[in-house]
Amino acid sequence: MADKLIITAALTGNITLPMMTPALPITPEQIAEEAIRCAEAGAASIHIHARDPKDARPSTNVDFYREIAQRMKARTKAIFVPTTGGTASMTIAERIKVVPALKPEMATCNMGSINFSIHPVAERYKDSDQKFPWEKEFAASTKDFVFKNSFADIEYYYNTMIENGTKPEFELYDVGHLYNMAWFVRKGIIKAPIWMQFVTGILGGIGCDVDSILAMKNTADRLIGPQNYKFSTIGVGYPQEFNANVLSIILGGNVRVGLEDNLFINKGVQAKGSWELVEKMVRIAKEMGKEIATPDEAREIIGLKGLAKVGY
Ligand code: KMH
Ligand code: ZN
Repeated sequence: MADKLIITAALTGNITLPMMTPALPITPEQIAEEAIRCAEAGAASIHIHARDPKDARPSTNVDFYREIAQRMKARTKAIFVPTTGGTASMTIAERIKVVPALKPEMATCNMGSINFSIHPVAERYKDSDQKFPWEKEFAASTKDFVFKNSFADIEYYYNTMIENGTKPEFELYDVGHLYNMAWFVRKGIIKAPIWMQFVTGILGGIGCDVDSILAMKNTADRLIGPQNYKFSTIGVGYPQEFNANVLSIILGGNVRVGLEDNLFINKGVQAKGSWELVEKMVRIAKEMGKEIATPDEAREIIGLKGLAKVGY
């Protein structure tokens, strides 16, 4: 079972803007429906960013997250994994409040600070392309955005998660973040078994290319020890999403697809939804001889407390 492939679907993010694709789910109901469809297609884990239904802006409102989580729980066993990433305007405390409120099985824990930018997007779209008036301004503002995750922040996030029985899904955007993680492991704060994601291809982070992904894997093996962690890889953009995931499988890792990271199912053809990206990933993985993990198998592989112990 440990060899089975865990597929994560990342449905919305907050750097995918409504003007970029008509397929982006916005309301809690739409996000939950998309999650269920991705689970039916083969995703064991669903990474969630909520949005305010009134204007589609990224939101930390716990009520939106609760509604998504409850709708999912009623119809699927797929793992609900809320973000703690937030946006530039959100405080650290605001970003994590979903964890004590809902006590999810898993939530993201970002392992270091980086520039995190989509400002070139603002130049690619006309004002009239916008579905909501804030979109281009939001994209442009990320030119000055430092995604802050200091040692103090990471410790606070990690401890809050452990207190609530929530497993951190560590997000690492560059090799230096593995050194941050190794420091926490050496100090006995972060303990194995570790579940981490190599996030490649963000403007501000490590690139999505073979050398960079190998650098992440080799550094993780050297600093953390291959026996202490399991991983998944994210490649931002098309065809990077699928290329990164193929390499991840070859290296013994897992995969993530979805509109948070990539909008295209084929060159120049937008995906109809994250579920279509999951379906493609399943086809590729099966051709590579992989079996797909069910949500309960993923729970066992990652080491999660189970749906009976969540707070929603
Ligand atoms: N909000 C982005 C800056 C996460 O989900 O934890 C980073 C992000 C990571 O989306
Ligand atoms: Zn995210």
